[in-house]
Amino acid sequence: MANAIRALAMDAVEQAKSGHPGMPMGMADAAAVLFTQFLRFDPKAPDWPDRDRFVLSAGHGSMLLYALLYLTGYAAMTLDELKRFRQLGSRTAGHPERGHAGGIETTTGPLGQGFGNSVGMALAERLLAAEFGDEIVDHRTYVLASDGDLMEGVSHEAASLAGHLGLNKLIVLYDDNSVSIDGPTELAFSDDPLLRFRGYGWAAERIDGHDHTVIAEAIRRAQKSDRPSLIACRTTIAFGAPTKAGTAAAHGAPLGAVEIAGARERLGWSEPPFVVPEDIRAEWQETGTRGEALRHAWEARLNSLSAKRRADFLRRQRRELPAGLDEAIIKICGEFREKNVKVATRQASGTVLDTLTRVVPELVGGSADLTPSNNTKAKDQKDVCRGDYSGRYIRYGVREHGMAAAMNGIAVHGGLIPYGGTFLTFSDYARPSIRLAAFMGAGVIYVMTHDSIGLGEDGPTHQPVEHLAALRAMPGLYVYRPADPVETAECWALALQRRDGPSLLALTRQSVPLLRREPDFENRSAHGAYVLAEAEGARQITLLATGSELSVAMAAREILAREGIHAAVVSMPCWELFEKSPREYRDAVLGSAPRVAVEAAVEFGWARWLGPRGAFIGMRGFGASAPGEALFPHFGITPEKVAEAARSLL
Ligand SMILES: Cc1ncc(C[n+]2csc(CCOP(=O)(O)OP(=O)(O)O)c2C)c(N)n1
Repeated sequence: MANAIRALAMDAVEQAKSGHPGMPMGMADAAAVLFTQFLRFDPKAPDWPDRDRFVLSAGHGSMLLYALLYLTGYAAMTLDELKRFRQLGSRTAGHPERGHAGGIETTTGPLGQGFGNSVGMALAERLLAAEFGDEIVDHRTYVLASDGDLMEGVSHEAASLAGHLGLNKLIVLYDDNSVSIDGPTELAFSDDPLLRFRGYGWAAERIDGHDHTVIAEAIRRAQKSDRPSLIACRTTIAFGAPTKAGTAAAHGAPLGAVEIAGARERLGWSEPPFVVPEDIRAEWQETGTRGEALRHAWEARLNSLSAKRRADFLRRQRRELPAGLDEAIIKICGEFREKNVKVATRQASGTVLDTLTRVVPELVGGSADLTPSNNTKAKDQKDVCRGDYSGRYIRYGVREHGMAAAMNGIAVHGGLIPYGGTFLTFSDYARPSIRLAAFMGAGVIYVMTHDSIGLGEDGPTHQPVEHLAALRAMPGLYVYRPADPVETAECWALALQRRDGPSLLALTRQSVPLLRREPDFENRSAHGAYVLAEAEGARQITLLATGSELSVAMAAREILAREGIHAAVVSMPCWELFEKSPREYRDAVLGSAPRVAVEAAVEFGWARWLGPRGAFIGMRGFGASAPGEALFPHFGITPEKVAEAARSLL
């Protein structure tokens, strides 16, 4: 059965003239043991919520996963798809892409990410089990990771977090083959992963990764462990290939006809390309049917829940929000207006969360050790601890990348909505995972505070300047920069409503005035941009602003009004949503008058909104260490400068 994986991997890579045969051939034994004896899955219901998760973190070995899905009978993974490996429009992309076929739990390829996701999945399992009971939620997360996965920094953060939280249902099969692209791993890697993982609080052992009995015994031990487990499987890359086995030459290139013929002979595999003998095929298919009875038993248990709990569980699986969100947002905005609050948007966000976490029970918060700064912990939230997973707040520690990767795992696991905080400038530390959330459409929410020079004294190391531009450049990520408490609440509602992609809230450290005072509530941020204050008279100038600079634009409008110049102010909390608004709406908002944009960040990207006759007031380089109030005038981000730029355009 393992040889079926090897043959399909060799054949598909050969046919595509590209791909990675080595890892699937090396880990075929471990994968076969896992899928035939342990993994609980049902190809007929790939989304069965209580299935075990299998994460191919070493995504370059995608043919291993595709072969397994084909052999076990996932309808979407046909033989034809294997034959179209890596071709345009096929489900068999170069690296596994979530959504291409059932059984692909997460998008992998950038090494370390799948590993990080798996920690989030294993954590999500514990959180949901604490809420709905072991009868309904009781599954394991299995990972196949390579040397590259373990070398990547994110695996260190993720493994450390998993050990700390005692995620004992997480089992990693490590392809300990001592080969990477450059050659033997000893060129660059002399860690002792066993010692390292034990240091994190994991169980770790090394086994012969080609001995099926030994592999099964190790997995059985791991299943009983009170801590996460690393099973280092000593394997030979491209096991079976006569001259390339054990060498880097087998990592990422077709083996070639001669080598493949030799491998077939050694493995005792006489079938032509893409043919699996009937008896072996039948055994694999049998493996794929085992889970159906387990699923039915689970469905019966689900049906024995009270109607309310069952409905809640299923609603969350469908990624639908509970009733009451809109009313809650309207109420919060009403209170902000009544009190005329002048607070930082991070603080407004904290107030919003105090309510939202009650209305939306699937919200799971956290921060990378900046909880008091990010205002991410709601009043009612309790910490998640090792052994007690009933809390809904995760202390991610100073692990931004690990946090973002875990949040992807929580989001794709289903049943929970993760949000997590850090400073906006450290979005760089999380960026590879943010990119994958955007790419695979994971509904993660980032709460990134201290969003400009306005943070002040911590200085230029902490003051983001290019981050908004860099994040807005990422396809699929919605970047929100609310200007006041009301916009903050609106942006939170929009981020929650977006269940098929990530949202990032960029929030201020410093206080901002309440600018949205109209008595009737409409979520105006939903348009992405809107006219906050129309010109009094025919519009001569349009001032565009986001976040804390919206009040700068409003003050500039006053200055200009005193001089008889009619300026409108447009708030632009979310460029991505504005782009999606109808053209007529956008044209009406932007108007035909010259435009001045003000944002305490670099200009990059603003050209699209400024039009041919526009000016930009913002940052031209890094910030400086000083109180925030001193920095805005120092860098020329003032109402006077905005008014001056406007005058120069008339
Ligand atoms: C973040 C990241 N960096 C680099 C790569 C390119 N890459 C793909 S596989 C690999 C390393 C291969 O070694 P190993 O992980 O041991 O896999 P094996 O050769 O055993 O299949 C590298 C550097 C990548 N996929 N992701």
